[in-house]
Amino acid sequence: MAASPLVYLPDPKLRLVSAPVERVDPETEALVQTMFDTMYDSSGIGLAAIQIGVAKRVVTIDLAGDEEKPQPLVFINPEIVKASEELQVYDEGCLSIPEYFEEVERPARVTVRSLDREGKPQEIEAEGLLAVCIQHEIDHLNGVLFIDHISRLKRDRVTKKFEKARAIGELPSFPKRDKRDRRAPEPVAS
Ligand code: K1U
Ligand code: ZN
Repeated sequence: MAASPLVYLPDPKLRLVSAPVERVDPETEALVQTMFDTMYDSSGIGLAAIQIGVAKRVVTIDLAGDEEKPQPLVFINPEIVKASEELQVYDEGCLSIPEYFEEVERPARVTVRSLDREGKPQEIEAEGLLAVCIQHEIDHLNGVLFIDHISRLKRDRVTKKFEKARAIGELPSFPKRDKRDRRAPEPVAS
């Protein structure tokens, strides 16, 4: 199967609240497959369906490194049913806001209920990078972007940069970052 084009800031689709999946059927499986193809193609660790223009509550994640066996995870209609008071901070990125990174604080541990790719109920307890990623993706399902968690000044600055670039049919460029520079999520002192 093939990857789909990504939706970029400031596309208004990114602000839509995605609809629940009523039935996990072959059409859902095809969407999941396209999402994995797109995510792996873009070297992402997660993707929400709206990032390829489909307003359905479907998330794919794979945290395995380049040299590791793939560990694909699928969350359909995911819901956070428990979140820790303890916070962690991570330098987040987004495939819809390429090459821009900022630190975001989120609960360090979350319990997430969803359906798997076969439509069976599943519940996971996530911490570390998985907790960061699943919260980032569930935000996408609700039309929320990681830049909504940073200062207004920074958000306005990055949004303007993407608006200007879009007007000339380009994506903005930022100083290049090496993946190896990334640190693990760090606890936030309470
Ligand atoms: O939803 C997305 O835009 C995908 C996003 C997921 C994400 C990354 C980092 C923190 C929170 C959520 C990405 O995959 S962006 C690519 C990226 O930042 C990354 C890639 C490999 C390892 C670590 C981060
Ligand atoms: Zn994102």
